Parts: sequence; C-alpha cells; structure tokens
Amino acid sequence: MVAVVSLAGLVQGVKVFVAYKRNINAMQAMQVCTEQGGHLASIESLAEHNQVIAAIAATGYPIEGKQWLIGGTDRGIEGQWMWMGVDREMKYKNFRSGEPNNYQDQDCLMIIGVGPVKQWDDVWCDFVCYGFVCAYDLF
Ligand SMILES: [Ca+2]
Ligand SMILES: [Ca+2]
Repeated sequence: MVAVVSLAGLVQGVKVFVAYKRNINAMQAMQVCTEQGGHLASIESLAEHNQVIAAIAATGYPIEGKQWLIGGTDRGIEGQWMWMGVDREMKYKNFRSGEPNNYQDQDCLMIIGVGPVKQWDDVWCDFVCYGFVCAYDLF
C-alpha cells in the first residue's frame, strides 16, 4: 500500500487527502478510511478535486483508465448525490460527459483518467476498483 499526503487549506479547515493503491470496492474502501480515522474522500471544490488528482499522481500509480474511488453515493435516492462519511449533499460536481449514467444501478463514485480528462464516473458499489482516496479532516 502506498500513501502520499497532500494538504488542502480551506475556509472550513484543513483536509488531508491520502491515495492508496489497493484493489477493493467502495464499501471496503470506506471501511478502511474509517478505521484510520478518516472517510472516503469528499470533494467539495475544484481545488479539492485537484488535490485528490495530485494525491493519486503522487502514488506513482497511473490514473489513466484506472478506477480510483471517492466517497460519493446516490444509494439513498437515485440521482441525489451525497458524500458518505461527512453526510452532506453533493454541491460541487465534476462528472465526465455522459456521466453519471447509473448503468445497471451504479451508486458509488470514482475518478478515472481518459486522456487529459480526469473526472468522475458513477460505478457499482461492489466493483473492485484500482485504488481509493481517503480524506482526513484535521480541524
Ligand atoms: Ca445511481
Ligand atoms: Ca457510470
């Protein structure tokens, strides 16, 4: 497991993003993040999105064509996206064109790189992804 830390200074506090290369699904990733005192990453601004991309890049593992889990879900009400862990409605969004498509009931969220575009796509909650990103709220 590789961990790389990047800092995002925000109005509401400091959030640390840590990316992990590990083949697990969203629920397992959420459990790992929680056990470590964090949660599967919530992304609430473009600045945070870029911090998460940087945390993934810094692991040395690729983002191109790879599924990196973050903590969004629309499991409760289809199409109504929340950040699990912080239990907040998703306001900032950065989905790829054509996503989220809820293909065969996709209710969890990943970042994936397609060429120069690194954006979000909904994915099955039990799908084994390539890695995941935890967030730790420092204060
Ligand atoms: Ca869905
Ligand atoms: Ca999708």
